[in-house]
Amino acid sequence: MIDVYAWKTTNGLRATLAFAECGLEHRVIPVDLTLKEQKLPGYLAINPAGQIPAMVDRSVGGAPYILTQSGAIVMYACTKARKLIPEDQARYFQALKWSMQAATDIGGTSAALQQVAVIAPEKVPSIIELFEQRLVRYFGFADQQLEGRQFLVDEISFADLMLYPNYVLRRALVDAVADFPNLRAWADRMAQRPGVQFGMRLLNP
Ligand SMILES: N[C@@H](CCC(=O)N[C@@H](CS)C(=O)NCC(=O)O)C(=O)O
Repeated sequence: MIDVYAWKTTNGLRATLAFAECGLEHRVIPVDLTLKEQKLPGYLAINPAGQIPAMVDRSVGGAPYILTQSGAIVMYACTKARKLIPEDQARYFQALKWSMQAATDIGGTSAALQQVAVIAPEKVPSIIELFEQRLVRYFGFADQQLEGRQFLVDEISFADLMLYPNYVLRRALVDAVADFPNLRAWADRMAQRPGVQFGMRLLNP
């Protein structure tokens, strides 16, 4: 059995999405960030960083295999299931590129924008605008890539799993200033997949 420790956040949902889409037997263990459960000693023994997601695979024989970092967990699930990894090497590296874009450019910028535009009690318009413009640019690249394509690298891949929770949870931050029709259509396609629906159940019970 594989335990997936997660919460309904961008990084947490990447992990739950990957196990669900890959059809691997697993159990999702919610770690409620609002209750600071990620800082409890039992969880710190799994991830000393005190962050979700994390996974523990007890099906490998020997000591349980622990892994953290959403991107690594997505790749673990896809590799173990042999799914969502493009066989063609050029396409594989494109998928890796879009995954990195989701994990770094979009992940980092959208988290920063959430902080300055929503969470921070004092709003500084110039800083909000800075991160807003960056996020619009980064979502814009993905939107352009999806022009005429069903998925980021044509076939569905781990790259789509990396981006999907970030787009779903963060698009509202830039809805007022930009429209991404290709991303919207892609997200609708993704949302119709049973694996995606199951993987997003922490957010949509
Ligand atoms: N780079 C890490 C980031 C993990 C992360 O930032 N997790 C957040 C939730 S999305 C968290 O656990 N925050 C609570 C905390 O830091 O105390 C990953 O991709 O897994």
